[in-house]
Amino acid sequence: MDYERLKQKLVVYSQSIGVDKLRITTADPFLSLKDRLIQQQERGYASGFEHPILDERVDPSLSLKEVRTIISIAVAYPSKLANAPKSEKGSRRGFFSRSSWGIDYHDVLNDRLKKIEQFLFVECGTVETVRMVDTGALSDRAVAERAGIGWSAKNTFIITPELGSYVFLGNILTTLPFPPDEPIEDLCGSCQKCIDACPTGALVEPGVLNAQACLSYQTQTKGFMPEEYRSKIGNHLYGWDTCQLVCPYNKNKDHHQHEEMKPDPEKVKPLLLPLLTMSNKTFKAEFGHMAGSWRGKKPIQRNAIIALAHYKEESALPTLLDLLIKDPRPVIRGTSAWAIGKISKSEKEEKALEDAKKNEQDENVLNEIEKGLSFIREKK
Ligand code: B12
Ligand code: SF4
Repeated sequence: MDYERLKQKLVVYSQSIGVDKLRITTADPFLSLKDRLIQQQERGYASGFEHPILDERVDPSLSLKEVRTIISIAVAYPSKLANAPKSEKGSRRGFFSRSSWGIDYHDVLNDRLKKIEQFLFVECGTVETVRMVDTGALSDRAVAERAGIGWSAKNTFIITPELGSYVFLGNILTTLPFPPDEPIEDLCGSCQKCIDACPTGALVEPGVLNAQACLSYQTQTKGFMPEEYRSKIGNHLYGWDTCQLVCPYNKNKDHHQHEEMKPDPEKVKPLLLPLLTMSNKTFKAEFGHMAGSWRGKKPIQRNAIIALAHYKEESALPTLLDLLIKDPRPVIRGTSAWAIGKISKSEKEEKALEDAKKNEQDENVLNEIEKGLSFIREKK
């Protein structure tokens, strides 16, 4: 079998099924990545969303015994929203970051990867493969970097010279001996716009992210959001893109070639108030197809409450008061108490918070009620 020719055929085929870039690397272990991952953990910089078994993260043969090469693909997504509905007093809106626009990218890339697997089966007969998109053992970025999809940038993204960093990554481990591609040059140079723009200083060094301080991570947690980040997330319901938005390699990059990635303005910038009282069933029906719903309804509702506080949206007060008393989830009761204090200056809400305090058992919620009360009293 002429694997150089097959590779060329594969590249042409991949373009016909909506893959924007395809490169191939060896199956050698990612040795330097191991130290890096250990360091991230030791410094408390890991998010906890990473695959937990270190050896599996760096050794492809633990995912596929006879692996010879890894195919890395990039699929580009849009960055600009046309016809964005306005967020106005009385009808405030939240915002889902770009990685959650359209249909969940895990589904979109897995669809492309399955087609590539099928292509390889037809061409080669016997071949073993393992697909990975985001949730696999390997680091998608480390694979893409070594395969030459893009360089590993100071904002930790894989940036492709052609498409910028607005690309999702996926891999197929194969038992085929394709000739590998080479990594490409790092083009960040002396720029450090992303590091300067990060509102929390989460990019602690070039290429090193303290994920715990990253606002993308903070929007995805299920517990109480630490106070210091609440004022920073603004109206963001899921994810964060500042370190991509400021990057010169993303200037004028807005990819609309994939129908599945097309953002629905009403979903990407949804009204906040209806989210607060939405049933699980409706949430699933409305937002279940989006990558940003992977943690369920609670973090999105918590962030929606914080967004309403950010807007000081008085029309939200009755709903927030209701949640404070009736919602079974401490995070929602507590965040509502905090938001009520941020929004209101009136004795009515002060009294409601005092009443709620008498019936509340949860320490964390009580703490948030105290904060809410002090915000109202400070305004007097
Ligand atoms: C955990 C995770 C997160 C965490 C932590 C992110 C991080 N930077 O580590 C959180 C929740 C914060 C997050 C946020 C986002 N994520 Co995320 N995430 C992941 C996940 C599941 C694992 C990443 C990981 O292991 N990180 C640990 C670090 C240490 O390793 P790494 O970045 O994978 O590998 C690099 C470093 O190790 C570095 N390196 C190696 N050795 C050395 C040595 C030195 C000295 C230095 C400086 C660096 C260095 O080089 C490697 C290659 O670039 C991957 C999917 C996957 N399975 O890989 C997606 C992934 C990285 N996420 C992705 C996306 C889209 C996002 C968001 C944009 C979503 C959003 N809009 O909010 C943000 C971006 C935030 C950011 N600046 O990274 C994409 C990135 C695509 C791209 N073009 O780079 C991925 C690849 C998913 C995918 N399949 O497309 N994510
Ligand atoms: S903003 Fe500058 S330093 Fe940061 S990733 Fe882009 S080019 Fe690199």
